[in-house]
Amino acid sequence: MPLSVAVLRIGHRLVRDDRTTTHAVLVSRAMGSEVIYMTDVDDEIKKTLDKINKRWGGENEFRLEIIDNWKKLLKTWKENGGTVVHLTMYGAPINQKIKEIKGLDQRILVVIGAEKVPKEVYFLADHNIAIGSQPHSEIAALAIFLDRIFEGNQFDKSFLDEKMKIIPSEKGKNVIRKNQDYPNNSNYSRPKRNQNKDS
Ligand SMILES: C[S@@+](CCC(N)C(=O)[O-])C[C@H]1O[C@@H](n2cnc3c(N)ncnc32)[C@H](O)[C@@H]1O
Repeated sequence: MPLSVAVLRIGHRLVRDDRTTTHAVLVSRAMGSEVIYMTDVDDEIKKTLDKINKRWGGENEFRLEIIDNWKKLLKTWKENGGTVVHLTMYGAPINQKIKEIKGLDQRILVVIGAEKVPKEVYFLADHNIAIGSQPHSEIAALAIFLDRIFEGNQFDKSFLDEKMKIIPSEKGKNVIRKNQDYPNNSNYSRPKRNQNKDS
């Protein structure tokens, strides 16, 4: 079975701005996961992702699902044979466990918390994994975990149906735009504007 990874982010800190939540979504999308499930999130985040997917591609390859019941998701995931990996600074070191995790089931649900997660998560998870035993950020933890799982290959993936595409360049920004005038999708033209926009 090909490796497939989903992310579940539990909670949303009202005192934080929505940027953190958006970053969890964008890191999941850019680093190879197929879906992020979130609780307590408003629809604005979905709109932001829609815009990104429309411009940079991936409308049918990455999605955000807002859910009410994370416990049900965890249980169903496991009943269907998937593996649940919870990222926490209290867990077992990633360096010791990554081989084992990669060798197990290829459907992985990665759980991260916006804040302290309920105790139950530790027991429901198949693995509690630490990305170092110091507190930092769920977004950093997620990025490192995905990179370890995909071994950097996630960066070779390109999304379908993008309007804009970055041509990697050591100097300056090189962005090309799919030209609707050409039926052949491999034809691009350079946009007149937007050269300075990041997203
Ligand atoms: C504000 S932190 C809470 C720190 C924490 N009490 C914990 O269990 O890792 C929010 C989330 O960041 C992630 N996180 C923070 N530091 C981590 C670490 N060293 N390893 C793995 N995940 C971490 C966890 O998913 C955690 O739920």
